[in-house]
Formats: sequence, structure tokens, C-alpha cells
Amino acid sequence: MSNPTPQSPVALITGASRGIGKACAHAFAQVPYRLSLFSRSISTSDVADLPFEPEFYAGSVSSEEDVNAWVESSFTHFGQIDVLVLNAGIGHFGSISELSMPSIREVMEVNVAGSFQVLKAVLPHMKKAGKGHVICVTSDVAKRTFAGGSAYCASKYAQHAMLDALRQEAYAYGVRVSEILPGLTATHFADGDPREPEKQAWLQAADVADAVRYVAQAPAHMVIDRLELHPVMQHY
Ligand code: NJP
Repeated sequence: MSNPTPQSPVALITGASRGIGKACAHAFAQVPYRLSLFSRSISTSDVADLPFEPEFYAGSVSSEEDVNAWVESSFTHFGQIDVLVLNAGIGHFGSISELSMPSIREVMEVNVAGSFQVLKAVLPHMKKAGKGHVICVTSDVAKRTFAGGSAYCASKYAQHAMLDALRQEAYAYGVRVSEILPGLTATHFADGDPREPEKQAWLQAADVADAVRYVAQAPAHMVIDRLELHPVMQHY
């Protein structure tokens, strides 16, 4: 493994303080990509175990100001954006009668509006360059639902539709669009603890990150539209 050079490609990753996003940072560092990482709480301690120091910015995908400041500072620093990993996401679960409107709004605000917000900041740079790759971590519940998952599933279906429409817009200016649909993954998602014994049989964050890196490394003439993965133990 070597450190990135000024010729190395540049990846921007949201939700990179832990879980799948952090694992993506590690997977991309192996290539190596130059990295710019984003999440609300990301700090030096979250990036200390990477093999080189990445750029990072603490902010919310729900904030236009935060997102624009992150993307512009990344572009100013690197001069290019090759890959965007749209990964930040949250989930609130419960029946529709139990879920509060603030919880429902927060899921839609972060997962859906937040994804649009980041795309609106990044796409002009990719469009100008005539190339780029948007890779979004949605979910296997972007295509199916379950009781108690109305808000989360609705947000993931919405991301899926957003990506399908983007694919039809962006091919005209050379930008590739890929969707990663993971099943159960052992992370801190929804206040989970990835160390719980039953989660050892789930996908690990590094499994999903390897899939994201694989999709990012497809030859320039090829795009993997969708990649769905789930643990063998998951039946649905
Ligand atoms: O979850 P977690 P995952 N603005 O909680 C950040 C999808 N998925 O890695 O902001 C910016 O460990 C948060 O950092 P912080 C899921 O829907 C998962 O599992 O500092 N960043 C953290 O870095 C999501 O889209 C499973 O608190 C924000 C990261 O997001 C993606 O995988 C299954 C933010 C979340 O890390 C990654 O989730 C599936 C904001 N407003 C899909 N809010 C699964 N785990 O089973 C949160 O099908 N973050």
C-alpha cells in the first residue's frame, strides 16, 4: 500500500465517522484514493487509524451551508471530485401510529433531502469535468417493506427513485450512477451495537465497503448500476 499522490483519484464520503462510511474510507485508502470525509461528529479520533491523513469536515447533510462548505473546500483542496459515496443515513422505526412526525421528518430530511443537497453541490463539478461516479448506499428495503419500517423504507425507495432519474440525466454528461443495496449490516445504525453476538453473522461494514470499492473500480467504460448483498442468515 502506498500513500496517495497528486494523481490519485479523489473520493468524497458522507457518514464517514463510523459504520459503512468509515469502512469505505479504509477500503478506498488501500487503493489509494485521496479522501474527504463528512459527518456531523467526525473528528481527528475517527480518522486516526487511516494510513494517511484525509480531509474531513464536521457538518450535517441537512444543512445547505455545511454541505456547500465541505464540497467547496474539498474541491479547492483537491481540484477534482472523482467519486461521491452518498452513505449518511438514519432510521427511526415503529408503526405509523407510533412514529412521531418529527421522527418521520428527520428520516426524510437526512436520507432524502440530504442526498439531494449533497448531489446539488457535487454534480456541477462532475458535469464540468465531464466525468464522475455517484455511488449511493441505499438498502435492500429500497425494494421491499416491513411492518414498522414505513418511514425508513419510504426514504430508501425515494433514494432509489432519485438515483434512477439521476442515471437518466447524468449519462449525458459522463457521470456514472451506482446503487448499493445492503441487507443487515453490523454497525451503530439506529443506536445498534455492532459487537452484539447475533450480529457476527450479519454483513460487516467492511463487506459493504469492499462492494462499494469494487463498484468504484469498474473500468471507465462500464457502470455497475446496482449491487445487492445480504447475509446468508437473512431471510425475507
Ligand atoms: O450506520 P451508522 P450505517 N449528516 O449509524 C452519519 C444504510 N444501511 O453505517 O453524523 C451527516 O453506523 C453518522 O455520523 P454522525 C443506512 O441507511 C444500513 O449502517 O457523526 N452525516 C455516521 O457516520 C445508511 O444510509 C444497514 O453521527 C450523518 C453514519 O451517518 C448507510 O447504510 C442496512 C447524518 C451512519 O453510521 C450507513 O449506515 C441497510 C447527517 N445528518 C442500509 N446523520 C444496516 N446497518 O443494517 C447520520 O440496508 N450521519
